[in-house]
Amino acid sequence: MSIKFRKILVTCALPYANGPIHIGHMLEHIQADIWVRYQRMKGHEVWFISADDAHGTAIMLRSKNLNISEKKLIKNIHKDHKIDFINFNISYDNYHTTHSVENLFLLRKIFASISKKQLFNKKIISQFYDNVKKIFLPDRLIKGTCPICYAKNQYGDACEACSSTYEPTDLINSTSVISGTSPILRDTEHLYFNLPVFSNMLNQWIHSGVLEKSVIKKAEEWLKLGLKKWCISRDKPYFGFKIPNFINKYFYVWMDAPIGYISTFKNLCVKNKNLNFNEFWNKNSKCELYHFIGKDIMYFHTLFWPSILEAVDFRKPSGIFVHGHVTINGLKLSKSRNIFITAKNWLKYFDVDSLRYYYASKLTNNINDIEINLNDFMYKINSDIVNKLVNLASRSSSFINKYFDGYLSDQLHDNNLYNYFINSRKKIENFFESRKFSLIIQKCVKLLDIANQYINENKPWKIKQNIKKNSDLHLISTMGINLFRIIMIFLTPIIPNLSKKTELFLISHLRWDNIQKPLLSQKIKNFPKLYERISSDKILNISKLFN
Ligand code: NOT
Ligand code: ZN
Repeated sequence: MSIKFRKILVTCALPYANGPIHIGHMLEHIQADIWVRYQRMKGHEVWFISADDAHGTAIMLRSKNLNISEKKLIKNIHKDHKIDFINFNISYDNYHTTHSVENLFLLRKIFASISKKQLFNKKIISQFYDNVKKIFLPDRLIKGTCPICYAKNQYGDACEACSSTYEPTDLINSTSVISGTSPILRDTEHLYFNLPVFSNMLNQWIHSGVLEKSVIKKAEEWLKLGLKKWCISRDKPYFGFKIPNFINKYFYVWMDAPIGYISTFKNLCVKNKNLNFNEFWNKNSKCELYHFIGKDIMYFHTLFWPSILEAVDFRKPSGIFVHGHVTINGLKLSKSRNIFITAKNWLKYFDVDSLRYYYASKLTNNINDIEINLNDFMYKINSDIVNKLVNLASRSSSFINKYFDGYLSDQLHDNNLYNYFINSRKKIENFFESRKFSLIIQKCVKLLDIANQYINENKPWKIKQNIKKNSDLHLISTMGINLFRIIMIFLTPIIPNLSKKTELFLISHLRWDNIQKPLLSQKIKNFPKLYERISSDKILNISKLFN
């Protein structure tokens, strides 16, 4: 059977460079990283990238608050973000920034190409102006009631309750977030991208197999409502790239952010001379392109982004993978309400694999929210990883080390059982490919129960007196180690730290393609400390952080 060799580019949405990475962000980076690690294990060529989204009003205001320049702020934050992703084993090939020469270059090129096609037009509009702070109010600094679903306290650009996007002047009862006053209307000229001309293209594209059902439904609703021209300029003061020949106007951060996907790849091509930029981005590219995003930014990725790409004759995504939001103990994550755990704080209490495993146990290919219940988290990690997985290795290896000099037997005790385990492989592969990670965890826990049951039934501790080579004791313990090894191969993309420790322990690489061949006759190490049980004290202490 020949396996098709794939070339894949994977992105995560670009985190804003105005604050720390928290565990809500981390859901997406972990989800994508699991998928990427799996594809790499299968031998495909995968490039995994993201970047800081370094422009916009929020960053400008944050730097003013801190009394440092925007450049200094985004530089500091970039450093922190990179460290957080490395610490969580997110295996980026490049983590760049939108405040880069590559991004400016591509933005100008794309702008010129769209201008040439006459897809931009200028229009004078009335816009909200904060007469106290003397600044045109950007979308995020106006709050009011959503004109579509009437949810209160929504920003000026998009509604977090129903995901619709609109103009800030559409909001009902708007107020300025910086001064708390009602904004006044003032005339200003802006630049618009002609989104409606792409309606037919979008209608076809969203039905071409690139989106999951629930996402198609949303996009269909928006298309049915009718697309509007999209304003891509912002007045000064703003932190971003200037629009050529348009005095005091800047590109809206959402114009250059998605271009960050392309420019981050371009920057990777500079670092890696074997990579061919055009092969990935040409209109007829045979490479695959996937964007992992949260459901709050579906509009940008399913409507604006494909239209921009179409306008400039670049390829469009092969898939947009959308996830829901994270809640903790039933509460929506919110920085202002202090329901919020930074990635850095998480690591003061727990290890990385625990969050990766827990998220995997909840993730599937739909946009439902993901709930972190801290007691359930402790229970799941202790029960699955400590009591079932690590215990299987520990109880099997103790005999191997004590009586057989650390050497495995030269045959298996139960070939049928071994084959049963490796026959799960196809299912697990399908679950990885379709991002139904929760089903992988379910399957592995089932296999662990079977493996532990096998040890319980064979009671190796009762046959301790018979300790010669290939005795039942030897065979049963070796069997236990082999079943553990298969499950660890399946779980490697999810819990890479435990996987690395296992490789050292088994003195053997955990590889997808050598799963058929059992580990026999070779030496393994003394059982190391593979994993630490989570204590209820820690759960209590971390809960205090946001109560
Ligand atoms: N910084 C944005 C956010 O919501 C994501 C930008 C993703 C890039 O956190 N873009 N596109 N399309
Ligand atoms: Zn709404």
